[in-house]
Amino acid sequence: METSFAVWGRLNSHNVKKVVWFAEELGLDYVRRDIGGQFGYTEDYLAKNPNRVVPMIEDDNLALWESNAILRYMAAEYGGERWFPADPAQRARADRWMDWQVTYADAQRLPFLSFARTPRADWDMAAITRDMDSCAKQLAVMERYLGESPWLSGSQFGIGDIPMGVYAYTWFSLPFEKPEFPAIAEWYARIRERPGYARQVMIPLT
Ligand SMILES: N[C@@H](CCC(=O)N[C@@H](CS)C(=O)NCC(=O)O)C(=O)O
Repeated sequence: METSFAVWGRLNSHNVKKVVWFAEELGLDYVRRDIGGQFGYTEDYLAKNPNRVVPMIEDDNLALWESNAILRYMAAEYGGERWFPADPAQRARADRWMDWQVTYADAQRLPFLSFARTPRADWDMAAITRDMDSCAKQLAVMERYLGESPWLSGSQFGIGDIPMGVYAYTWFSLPFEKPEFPAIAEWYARIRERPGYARQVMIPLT
């Protein structure tokens, strides 16, 4: 029987990577369909997601966009207590890092787009350095947190680690000067051991 869970979006998107990585963590039977970026969009897709961005999931009659909302839905629908704890405080501690990532992503955007999608001759090094500094200032907060907690989600890996897990791969791959963050590096090393992450996130940045 064909699976009813579809992830729409090109895999070189940070936000699509979150969803397919988590689908693998859950052991979900899913299909991914390329759309967005170099693949363009269809009228049918835009009718369901008029934002003209990826990802979107379809699960039975549900069409859902916004990657972090998708992660929460998947955790609640398929994850049980392990991935979607009943205790609101426990959930919220992880949840905040998902919202935190949205602000962080703005700072990492130009360094990423420069490295992955812009000819080197056109790099604006002053702007890249400014934004790398902004990333580092934000990551210093995460560094302090991970000095006291093994995971952003608390005592075990959870959906709170997924958004920044994806952005960490890019951060560590960028060839620009950056400070050392030992606790983040240690967390990142543990994340890299997760098979779904290695398969879906650790791919060439394009
Ligand atoms: N807040 C949205 C952002 C979605 C977004 O900006 N996606 C980018 C890729 S990471 C995109 O679709 N860009 C345009 C395109 O690929 O056509 C989410 O988290 O899902």
